[in-house]
Amino acid sequence: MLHERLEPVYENVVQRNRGEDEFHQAVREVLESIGPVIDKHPEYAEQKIIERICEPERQIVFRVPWEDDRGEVQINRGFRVEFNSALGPYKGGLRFHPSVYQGIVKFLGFEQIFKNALTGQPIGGGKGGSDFDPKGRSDREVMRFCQSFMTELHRHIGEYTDVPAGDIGVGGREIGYLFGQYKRITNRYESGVLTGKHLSFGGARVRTEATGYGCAFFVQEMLAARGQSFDGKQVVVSGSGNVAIYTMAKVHQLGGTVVACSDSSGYVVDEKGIDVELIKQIKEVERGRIATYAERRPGAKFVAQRSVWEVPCDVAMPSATQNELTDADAAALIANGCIAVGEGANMPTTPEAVRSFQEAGVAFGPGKAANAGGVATSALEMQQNASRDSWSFEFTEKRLEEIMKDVHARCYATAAEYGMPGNYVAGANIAGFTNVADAMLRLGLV
Ligand code: NDP
Ligand code: 2IT
Repeated sequence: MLHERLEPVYENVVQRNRGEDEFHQAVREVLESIGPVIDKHPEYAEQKIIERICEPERQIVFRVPWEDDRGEVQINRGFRVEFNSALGPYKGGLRFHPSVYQGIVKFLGFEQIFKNALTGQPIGGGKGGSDFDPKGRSDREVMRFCQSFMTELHRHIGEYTDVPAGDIGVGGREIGYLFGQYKRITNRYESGVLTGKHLSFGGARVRTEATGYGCAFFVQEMLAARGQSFDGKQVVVSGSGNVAIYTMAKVHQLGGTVVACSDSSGYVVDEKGIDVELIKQIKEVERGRIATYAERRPGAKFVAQRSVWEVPCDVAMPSATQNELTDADAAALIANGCIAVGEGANMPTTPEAVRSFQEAGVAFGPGKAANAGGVATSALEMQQNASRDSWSFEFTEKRLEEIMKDVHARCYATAAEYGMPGNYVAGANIAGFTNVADAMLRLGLV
């Protein structure tokens, strides 16, 4: 239910951004949480802070022409949505996936505002990407695409303006090609313009691992708040990309056992515990399919085209993509005794499924909070770049763990303060929103 003052705001967002379903979904979720905030702080409504937050400060859409290995011309569409810079330069990843369109980039950019605010670091919110499909493309094709993408993007970004990073389909390889082209065009060695860089040109230790590690730390905190731990828990992780891999690695270090993971073709079950090194070899080195895991690992089984959420577990960590965990999946997880869900991906759980988890008393950590470790460590990379410094793995991981504990504590305390104890969705949305809203009030009508 929406507060009566927020109903017209939401209707207006739907009217002004037609067909952008994921964006509507992300806005609705935040508006559903902040009703009590509007009652407490009428100045936010009077100054139209909510309307302003829902309207990106700037949106860039551009043509990305490039030539494939056969010499054929290809045209993709590039996006960068610079959503909110109240707290710092726009900050958020780039996604390369055929499903990318304005509605996806805007939902991601919108969520990024509140996530970034929750980290307590000086970063605004933005997101970008392209409908380019890296699957099956050669290394040279990916490089030419990245160079063409940056040939336009470079004029919109900068260390103090907008700082992109990775997301689906964009990892260390792509960030390298993007930074190479940025450096060439601008004639500036401006390390702080991108994060997720290789260590040899200004990257930060732990950034590669940060989202997955951070998500495991967040779930550990949720479990601790209920007097539990990962020890002896069976865990299911969806996806097998960057976030999934480092989630699995940290869950194992914390005493849990990941028994299944997936990609868009199906899932693998391995009761002995997923061999993360083998997943890394198949996914990061060979850029192969998850089915290969079952071929190489005795006792493991591949199940094609079914939902990984049918595998029984104590803890579910969706780490692939939006709306991948439906209400039917939630019902199966609850029936199988699942006690906690931590979203490594952005908005992977449908609104109906979120409600089901909350009604069943499952601890539910929304992506804005649970996956904030990635962007938080990006901010640490910016900090190291600004001071031309380079921190050790141990020191950086400790900082990440402290940040995730803080994010958890902030969500927990805010939910309790607003009379919704244990509701991390409300806690994350309210805490993130009030940070940004207060800064916007002080910055005047800009
Ligand atoms: P990767 O590209 O490394 O991996 C994505 C994984 O998700 C792959 O296993 C992929 O399978 C699967 N996947 C992607 N799209 C779909 C789809 N439409 N249907 C089914 N499976 C799909 O991306 P990341 O690990 O970086 O990102 C995963 C999620 O985490 C995203 O929601 C992202 O926004 C979020 N995130 C990422 C952060 C980061 O630092 N990278 C930070 C915070 C959140 P396949 O290979 O078959 O496509
Ligand atoms: O969704 C996310 O937070 C990211 N993809 C990471 C963004 C970043 O700037 O590190």
